[in-house]
Amino acid sequence: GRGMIPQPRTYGPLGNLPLIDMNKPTLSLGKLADKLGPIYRLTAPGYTSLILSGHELVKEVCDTGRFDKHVYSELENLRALGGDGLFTSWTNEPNWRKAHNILLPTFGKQAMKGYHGMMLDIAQQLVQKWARLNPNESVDVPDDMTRLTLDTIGLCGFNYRFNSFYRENHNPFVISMVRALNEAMLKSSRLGIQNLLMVKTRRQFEADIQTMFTLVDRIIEERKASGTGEETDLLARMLNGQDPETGEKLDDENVRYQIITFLIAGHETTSGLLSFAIYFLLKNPEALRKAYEEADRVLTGPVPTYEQVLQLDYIRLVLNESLRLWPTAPGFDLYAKEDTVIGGQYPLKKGESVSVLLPQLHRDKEAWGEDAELFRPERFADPSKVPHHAYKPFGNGERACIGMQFALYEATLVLGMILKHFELEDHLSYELDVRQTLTLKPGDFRIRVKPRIGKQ
Ligand code: MNH
Repeated sequence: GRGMIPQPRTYGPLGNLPLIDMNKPTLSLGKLADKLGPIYRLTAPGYTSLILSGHELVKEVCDTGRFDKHVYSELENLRALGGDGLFTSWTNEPNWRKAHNILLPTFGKQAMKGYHGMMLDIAQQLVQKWARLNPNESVDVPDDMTRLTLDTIGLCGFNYRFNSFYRENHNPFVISMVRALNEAMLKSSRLGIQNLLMVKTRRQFEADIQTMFTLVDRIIEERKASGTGEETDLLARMLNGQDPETGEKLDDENVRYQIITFLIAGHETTSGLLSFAIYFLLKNPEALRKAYEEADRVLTGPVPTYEQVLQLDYIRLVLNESLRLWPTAPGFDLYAKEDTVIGGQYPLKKGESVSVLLPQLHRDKEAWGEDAELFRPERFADPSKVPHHAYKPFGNGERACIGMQFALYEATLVLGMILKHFELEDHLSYELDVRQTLTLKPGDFRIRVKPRIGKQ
């Protein structure tokens, strides 16, 4: 039979828009899912989608034969920054497959060995900063994690140093990027006419994009002028790599879009992951104890080696479990390639889109069990017992995150080093306040850190 799809209360031409807190859209969508169930329809001016959070429905739409990535409105707005770069392109745009083919090898598991030294360089800057604080000073966790992840992708990707740990305020690039990301998100919630009237906001958006382009074009020019041709970083691959299918290279405009894409996609999400992981460890003393035990047992030398990082198994589980409860990229959109029916009862027309809502999917009790709300890293210990179809923090299919290994390796190294060097103190008894730009992170999260060296 044909099922009725629930829809929340509508407000005339605004549809469901007034029900969404535009500063925290994911949390609003989650509350509606808790009320309405694994599928509901959401409408707003010029927009309609089905919000999916049940594991069976999500499993179906993750069939790449039937569904493909939909560049939904926030992503569409992001194209002003990311153009047809990997993240914001449609699968059938020629530059998507070209860049995918050229860049995939730089993100394989093996490639992490090449990034280890540079990641370590930045992680040591964090450790040094924290080690030099006075006992009653506190650290803003997401702030420092953003410094760390931005500097890491800058150095590993383009041999460029943002030097964020040497600045009181964020780098101008970061200020522009955060403001532009926020605007891209808010813009899609306004009516077209409202956007037209917001002249100042629009000028700021354009100025921010220009700031980003200017820095990136300089990085490209400098490399072209001084490169020896022997560099092996991401930028070298972007400039010189050839698509094995066509023999073509990426053009300069596309390289610019890719760099911006990697700077955006490559740091906000990982910084949120590290922040949530620290939050969960502080609130779960038994997990924290096990993580300390592992860091002390494995990281024996003066600095971690590549082989040691691969042995930080429990810390990996902590990261997996953090991404389950608070997936920092909280959703993705797909469209039906042909007319179809999902769940045996919900018809979809060709081109119609669905949104996968990850925080709710990742807490689906049918897939995860009654303790789905609990932080329990051990549930990832045996991969054969993980309900993988109900766990999609890195997206799906060939449009899944190309940076997954990079993010997990970096986060494992950094969390291991933090635990090895510091005792963490939740001195304000922090209460979780999830903030959203395009990604999620804990807002106003401050802790105290005390050096442990000599105490192990
Ligand atoms: Mn990442 C795509 C999550 C880290 C670069 N990333 C995606 C998608 C999700 C995602 C989800 C799919 C989005 C969609 O379908 O619309 N990414 C994450 C998370 C982390 C992360 C949760 C960290 C934790 N991502 C990184 C890092 C990089 C990166 C680090 C780069 C160094 N991500 C990308 C790119 C894409 C992407 C590029 C687009 C890939 C494609 O479509 O070809």
